[in-house]
Amino acid sequence: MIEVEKKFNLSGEEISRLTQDAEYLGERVYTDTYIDTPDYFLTRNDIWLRSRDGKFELKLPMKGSEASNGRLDQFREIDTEREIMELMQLNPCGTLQETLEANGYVPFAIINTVRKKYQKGDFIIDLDGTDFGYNIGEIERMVDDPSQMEDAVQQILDFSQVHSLTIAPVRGKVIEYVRRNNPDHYNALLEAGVI
Ligand code: V4E
Repeated sequence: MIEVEKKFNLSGEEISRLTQDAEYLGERVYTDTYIDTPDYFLTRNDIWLRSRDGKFELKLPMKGSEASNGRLDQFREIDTEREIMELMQLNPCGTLQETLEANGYVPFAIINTVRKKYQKGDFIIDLDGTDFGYNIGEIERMVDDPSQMEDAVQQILDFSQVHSLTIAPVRGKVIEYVRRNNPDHYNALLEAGVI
């Protein structure tokens, strides 16, 4: 399954409209540690490596043909330590954590999030609150095949219109964290055309 999602900066009223008559699925608290080289080699290439509560995930941009002729921003997620080391061309020396440390990788953002999850029809709504004061909402749909992704995006846009949400570019949590905490890293992402 492929997750198609759109992020929103939501007002209190928008949150009320979205969650009205939605089923509350529960709350999860998690810590993301994002990792890169000191000169931001991964993120300047739009590659995002994080450990979520100790479990590593690598997000890589999909090529245009994989994601509906490039009209969608979609990322491939790798979540086994062996595959991550292979893709990053790292010679394993112990665990991935140990291998990263031995190769000079360092954490650049540690973000604690409280995520409240709701379901409304075929849509999942995540409301994320972070420990650095940034809140964000995500509306998601799951599809089986990349060919269904564009339809799913349109359905999410229709769903957001029904709830009178404002459609605007939104910074994800880690990009906002970098913007607030590390201007040098943020400028490097701007110069690389990643954001
Ligand atoms: C920054 C980034 C990625 C890391 C994950 O970021 P995000 O989806 O904001 O985090 P989160 O916690 O909501 O993850 P989830 O729980 O949904 O897995 S993956 C890709 N990027 C880069 C990126 C980009 N280049 N452009 C845009 C518009 N967004 C993100």
